[in-house]
Amino acid sequence: MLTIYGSDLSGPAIKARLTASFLGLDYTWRHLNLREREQKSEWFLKINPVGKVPAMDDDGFYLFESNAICKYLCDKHGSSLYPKDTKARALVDQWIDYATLHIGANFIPVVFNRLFAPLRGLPVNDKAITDGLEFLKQYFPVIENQLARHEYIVADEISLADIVLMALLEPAEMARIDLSAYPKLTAWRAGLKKRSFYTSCYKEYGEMLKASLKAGAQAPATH
Ligand SMILES: N[C@@H](CCC(=O)N[C@@H](CS)C(=O)NCC(=O)O)C(=O)O
Repeated sequence: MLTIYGSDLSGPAIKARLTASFLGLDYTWRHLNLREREQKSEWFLKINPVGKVPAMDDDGFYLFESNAICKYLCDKHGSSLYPKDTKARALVDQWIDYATLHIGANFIPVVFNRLFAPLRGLPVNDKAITDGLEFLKQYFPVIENQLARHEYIVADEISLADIVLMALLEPAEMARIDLSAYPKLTAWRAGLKKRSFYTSCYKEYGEMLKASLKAGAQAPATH
């Protein structure tokens, strides 16, 4: 039995969930109450000693770090999302790292300071917002260029790099990060959000966020 421990509001957790859904896996989505610090409880620290979501329990095999979980699930189920061929896989890894380490590293501080810090009553770091947006102006055009060349980030086939980046970008609208300067990226996101692997998880991130917060979920303490 596969269980993914997550939070409805957590981008990394959403990434693992979307991957499992894309693979058509039968799994349990276990929402942890971050406000109640369930992620720091003794039972959960045995699964993820870092005390963060997502984490996975696959018949007693525990894993944390969203990218590791996604790759493991793809490998285990032989999915073409994460190809076996050395060069094809290296390209997918390259774009996963780019999405995580360049886009994510700048996008997440903007989301945190514009969306989650105010929700949690924490001080807002305006410089992190300005710096993050400035770096994103360098990094988004590279993705736009990839999407001008083929349907998905790596090639004409969808890969794990697409799921990693789409999950990361979910809070863009809620954090007022304007992506309209990137029409290929905008169309790529819209196309992915129509697919059943996405719609079977939730309809729309913003609506889900509002509903979760109303129900008492806590805004993530970021990465
Ligand atoms: N690099 C990790 C990031 C995990 C992470 O930062 N999770 C946040 C939610 S977005 C969390 O669990 N925060 C709660 C805490 O730190 O106590 C991954 O990709 O899985």
